[in-house]
Formats: sequence, C-alpha cells, structure tokens
Amino acid sequence: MAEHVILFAGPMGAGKTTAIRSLSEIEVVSTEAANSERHVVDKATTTVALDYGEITLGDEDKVRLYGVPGQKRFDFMWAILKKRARGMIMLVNDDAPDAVQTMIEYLDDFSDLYERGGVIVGVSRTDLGAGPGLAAYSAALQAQRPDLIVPVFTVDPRDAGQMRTVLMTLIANIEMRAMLAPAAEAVAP
Ligand SMILES: Nc1nc2c(ncn2[C@@H]2O[C@H](COP(=O)(O)OP(=O)(O)O)[C@@H](O)[C@H]2O)c(=O)[nH]1
Ligand SMILES: [Mg+2]
Repeated sequence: MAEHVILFAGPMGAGKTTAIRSLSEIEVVSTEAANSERHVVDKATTTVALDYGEITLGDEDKVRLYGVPGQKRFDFMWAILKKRARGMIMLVNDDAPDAVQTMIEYLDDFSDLYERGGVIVGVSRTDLGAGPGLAAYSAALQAQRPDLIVPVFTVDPRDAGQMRTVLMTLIANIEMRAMLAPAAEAVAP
C-alpha cells in the first residue's frame, strides 16, 4: 500500500479546511482558535494548528491530508509538515486582493517540495465575482518560475468530486515524476 502525505496550503479563507472536509473519509480533526487578525479577514475562527483527514484512493493508496496554517506567523508548522509531504495543493481565493501575488509568495515557500514531488494550484471562490481569471495565475507562474510545471485549476473546495480530480491529478504527477527520475539519472553523463 502506497502512502502519500499531501499538504493543503494557501491564505486564510481559501478553503483548505473545506477541501479536507470534502475529501476525508474519516472525521476531520481540526484545531481552530480565535482569529486574531480580524482586520485582515473577517472570519470568527481560523486554523492556527492544522486540519487532518484521510482518503483511500483505489484500494491501494492511502492519502493523509494536512491543512497547514494560513497565517505566516505559524511558519514553524509548515517546516515540520513540509519535510513529510510528497505534494501540495495550494488553494488561492480568487476574490482576495492581490490573489496572484499571494500565490507567488506561497509557492516560493514551498519550492523545495516541488523538487521532491509536485505542486498544484487550485483557484477557489471564482463563483463570487470578478477575480483576475485563470490565465493571470498561469502567466504569473510562468514568468516567475519558468522551470516549474505547476498545473492551475479552478476548484470549489465544497465539491468533493472536483477536489478528488485535483488530488488525483497531483498524485498522478507525483508518481510520473518518481518513475521518470531514476531514468533521467541513468541517462545523465
Ligand atoms: N462561494 C464559495 N465559497 C467557498 C469556496 N471555497 C471555500 N468557500 C467558503 O469560504 C469559507 C472559508 O473556507 P475555509 O475552508 O474555512 O478556509 P481556510 O481558511 O483556507 O481553511 C468557508 O465558508 C467556505 O465554505 C468557493 O469556491 N466558493
Ligand atoms: Mg482552515
């Protein structure tokens, strides 16, 4: 049985907790605490520790799902989980100011994870209004890191089917890269 650790990262309100709740087959363990940054996002609670869920894909792959804190001052949690992770779904709320720039900043923090596995971007809350549009995210990624291939999807984290598609795409990418990596080393001079 293969086991994957997948992180859900991204800013507050992007839908990390919602996504894990949509996907998980076990009751999600969430640690929430009072939002001390209400001036940033007006939400009564926000995740300050983590969310944890599990899903089994096929009868082979157990996937451990971790939602990591959206606030930068909880950086130490990211460092711990990042070491264990094979891939990451970064959620970005399309209706937030500077959504594209926020995505670039978050990606920067996780570029070593990209080297080991895979990263995928899910743009959430696109139903709520005039965000920058999917092409703006792809263009910014290309401009910033032309060396990385990061798929960008629109996704509604409340929709389990959509989340499954994103998760399976990420895992397929990770496995493809794992298969190709030894071959690439073998042909290198
Ligand atoms: N309309 C809409 N609401 C969404 C979408 N994604 C998340 N939400 C809502 O946004 C709020 C914040 O989501 P949450 O999972 O708490 O974000 P987190 O801070 O990243 O864990 C919740 O009320 C979600 O139901 C979306 O695509 N569309
Ligand atoms: Mg949360």
